[in-house]
Amino acid sequence: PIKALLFDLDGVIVDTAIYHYQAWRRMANTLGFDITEEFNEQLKGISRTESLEIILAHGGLTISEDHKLALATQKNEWYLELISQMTPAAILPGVTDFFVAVKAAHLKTALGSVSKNARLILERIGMIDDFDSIIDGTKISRGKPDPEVFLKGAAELHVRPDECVVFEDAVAGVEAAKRGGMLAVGIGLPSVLTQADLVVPSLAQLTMEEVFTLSAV
Ligand code: B16
Ligand code: MG
Repeated sequence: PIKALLFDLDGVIVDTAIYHYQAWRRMANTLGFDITEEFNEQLKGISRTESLEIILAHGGLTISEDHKLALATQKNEWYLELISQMTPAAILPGVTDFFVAVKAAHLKTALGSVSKNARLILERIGMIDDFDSIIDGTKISRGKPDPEVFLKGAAELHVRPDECVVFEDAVAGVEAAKRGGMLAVGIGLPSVLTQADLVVPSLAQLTMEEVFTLSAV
């Protein structure tokens, strides 16, 4: 039976991808090249340091480790400036109602995000108390698609992986869930999130009944 739901943050609870994009783009521009929103897709669910490597490769740049650290720090400062403006209004459609249904169904909840800023974002949107466990970038050593972030969430909730459903908007995140032996609901397009057990456009289009039918898959 399904006992716990594990949620990705960016793209599922709140849309911070646009702020990551703006901050990375500002950094790329200072280095003399540009990145598009389409390019930004592949950075979703990928850690800060790995994202930087992908962007530098895209710009054809080879730089020192010290310079990389300085760039990642600068990007995060710009990103923090952007997210400091966030309020509960930034919560994505359907999330608040979905959490009411989750609590009514007595399911456990965990956050599974590779972001080191996850707690700060949950504070800003007033959802820090909605999770029984929070696994973020400060608690993991391997990013998605490695299943570590979700396996740690299941362990903290004292449930088995096959009793968990993961909600993810990123290809790397869905892969992490499946590699961890969990059910995965993709938030986005079925053509993109091909590994997911079910794909919906947003949590507004999903009922608890549909979630429970997944365990029969
Ligand atoms: P930070 P998620 C991920 O969050 C983002 O999707 C990804 O774009 C970002 O690089 C990563 O967090 C690290 O974020 O720089 O704040 O530590 O989707 O796993 O909730
Ligand atoms: Mg995400």
